[in-house]
Amino acid sequence: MMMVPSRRPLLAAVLCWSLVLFAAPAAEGKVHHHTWDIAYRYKSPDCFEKLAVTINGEFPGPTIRATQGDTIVVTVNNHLETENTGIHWHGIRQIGSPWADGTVGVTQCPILPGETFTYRFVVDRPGTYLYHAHYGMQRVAGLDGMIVVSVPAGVSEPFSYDEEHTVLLMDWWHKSVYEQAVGLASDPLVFVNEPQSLLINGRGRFNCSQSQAAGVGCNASSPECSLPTLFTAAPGKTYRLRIGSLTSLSSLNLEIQGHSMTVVEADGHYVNPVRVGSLFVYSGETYSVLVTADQDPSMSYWAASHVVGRDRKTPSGLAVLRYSRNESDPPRTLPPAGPAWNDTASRVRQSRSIVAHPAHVEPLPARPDRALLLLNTQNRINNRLKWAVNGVSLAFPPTPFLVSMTMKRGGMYDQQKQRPPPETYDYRSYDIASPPAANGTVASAAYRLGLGSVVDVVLQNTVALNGKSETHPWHLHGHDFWVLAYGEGKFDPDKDVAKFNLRDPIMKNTVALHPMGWTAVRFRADNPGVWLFHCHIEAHVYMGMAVVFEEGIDKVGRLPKAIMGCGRST
Ligand SMILES: *[C@@H]1O[C@H](CO)[C@@H](O)[C@H](O)[C@H]1NC(C)=O
Ligand SMILES: *[C@@H]1O[C@H](CO)[C@@H](O)[C@H](O)[C@H]1NC(C)=O
Ligand SMILES: *[C@@H]1O[C@H](CO)[C@@H](O)[C@H](O)[C@H]1NC(C)=O
Ligand SMILES: *[C@@H]1O[C@H](CO)[C@@H](O)[C@H](O)[C@H]1NC(C)=O
Ligand SMILES: *[C@@H]1O[C@H](CO)[C@@H](O)[C@H](O)[C@H]1NC(C)=O
Ligand SMILES: [Cu+2]
Repeated sequence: MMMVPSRRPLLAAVLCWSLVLFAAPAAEGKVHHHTWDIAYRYKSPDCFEKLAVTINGEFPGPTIRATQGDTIVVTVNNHLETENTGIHWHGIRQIGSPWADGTVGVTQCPILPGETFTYRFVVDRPGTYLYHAHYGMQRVAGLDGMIVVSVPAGVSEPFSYDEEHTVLLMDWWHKSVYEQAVGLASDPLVFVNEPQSLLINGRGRFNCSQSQAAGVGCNASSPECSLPTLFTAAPGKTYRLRIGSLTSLSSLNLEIQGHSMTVVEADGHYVNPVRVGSLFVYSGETYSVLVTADQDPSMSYWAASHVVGRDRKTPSGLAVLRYSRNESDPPRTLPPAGPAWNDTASRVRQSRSIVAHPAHVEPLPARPDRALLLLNTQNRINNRLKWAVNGVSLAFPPTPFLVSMTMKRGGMYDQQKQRPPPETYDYRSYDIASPPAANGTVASAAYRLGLGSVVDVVLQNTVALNGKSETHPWHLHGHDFWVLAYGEGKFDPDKDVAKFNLRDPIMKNTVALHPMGWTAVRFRADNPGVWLFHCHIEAHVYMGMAVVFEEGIDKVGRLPKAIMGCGRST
């Protein structure tokens, strides 16, 4: 494959107009080419008009559809005028293409305004995946969408359905991404606060009569903010809903009034079917659920998303499940109220109920080669509020880790602090219930893992400096992990390792760390590259809640020049 960076003359000179040839991973499937113009446009997804980052004018972006084994090629033209970008293909492991992960500062330099960058990768597994901006907090501004990878013709899945629909869940602020990011980096910190709206497939409804929205820019009669239809059902048919959450802050509960859901897929892996009245979905997760249109077809039904895990201040996100094609027919009932925001026990219970389908259990190594205990804390560091892991808050370096590590130029990442955070902390003396010591450090450091080694990670929650313990959905790039256990309180290796599910754990790429609890996962470090592992809350990762894993860097081979051109990588 040939990458032709179309850069401005200055940069082109820096890069010596180099045309880079490199081998793309072998693939037999179809190649899907997409060209995306990324630009700000005025949008009113919840009646309130503001700038949103769009793809070819669309918000959210188009769903990418492919079949297992196909190659996706996306040529990104950055028309954001004054803003860099980078797009992450969430859930795609990028085997053989670690430079296409889209994580600015980890796997590539930012795509500058006016530049073009081409992502090329293979979708090696069927399932429901996501894509989104991975530069600063840009995802807050709306650059996101879904990826649906089907099984090849003739391959069957362990369930059947008549039709499928995508359901992308988001939260939405009226403040710009700049106001949010600058606020978080300020002293005193200005928090992003709760979102104004929850969006379902990019649509929500803000109450324009509220004083803050009075005047121009909020128009309840705008067609963009009419009540959206989730889908129109034919009585008796079964629908697969491919649900993904790309909220920036909120954990959600999704309910379809009067209809139960059967969970059959999570993050691209088949689930031992579990029937739920409503589904808890954390940012970065995807699920497929089956819904049968078995209710009174003369009625229509609310689909509602509700904030959980934070004291709910945001109205529910609403859409309508219809049986008739009459779009002007709203449900005659009130929308469901949703579960109590602080009902953590129900959320933990549902997390634990998601295990692998009996015919699709991926056998796992019996024990790890290495175990990391990652303590999640909020710290004050250099007079700024930060999130840290074992006392270290991650700063994305100006030279991407993949570049500096491949070129073995330690000086390009944080040489002073390149030793990673400690593997563990003094768990016997640490009190997770009292605010942590008001210290810590900011560093661009990485854990270096043995290629092919088996790594356990126990994420340990604590209380933040405000005395509350939050939900943190952790997402691993480049791998799936087995979800071994969710525990309450403080992890005790002497007792809790025995609670790990080694029989039928589900594999996922995103997992919830519940308030005041711990979550244990296991993965094989078998994908040469440098991979981010981070909390999927935009504000939290922006404040440093992330670690970096390097494995098999010597096996990565020649990097495409197009990912370079920043920091000291030229
Ligand atoms: C919208 O806000 C106004 C003013 O606060 C209030 O009177 C009205 O009931 C709200 N409407 C809805 C549908 O919540
Ligand atoms: C609100 O939207 C409706 C429908 O598009 C339009 O007719 C009306 O002029 C708009 N009102 C304002 C104040 O922009
Ligand atoms: C659609 O629903 C509206 C409101 O319930 C009703 O007035 C109208 O007659 C319906 N139209 C059709 C074609 O059924
Ligand atoms: C949830 O919060 C309410 C107040 O908002 C409180 O009354 C209730 O006890 C809390 N429930 C739990 C399980 O913490
Ligand atoms: C944090 O402060 C405590 C008490 O002053 C000290 O013992 C510890 O070494 C400090 N930790 C870091 C990471 O600086
Ligand atoms: Cu978090």
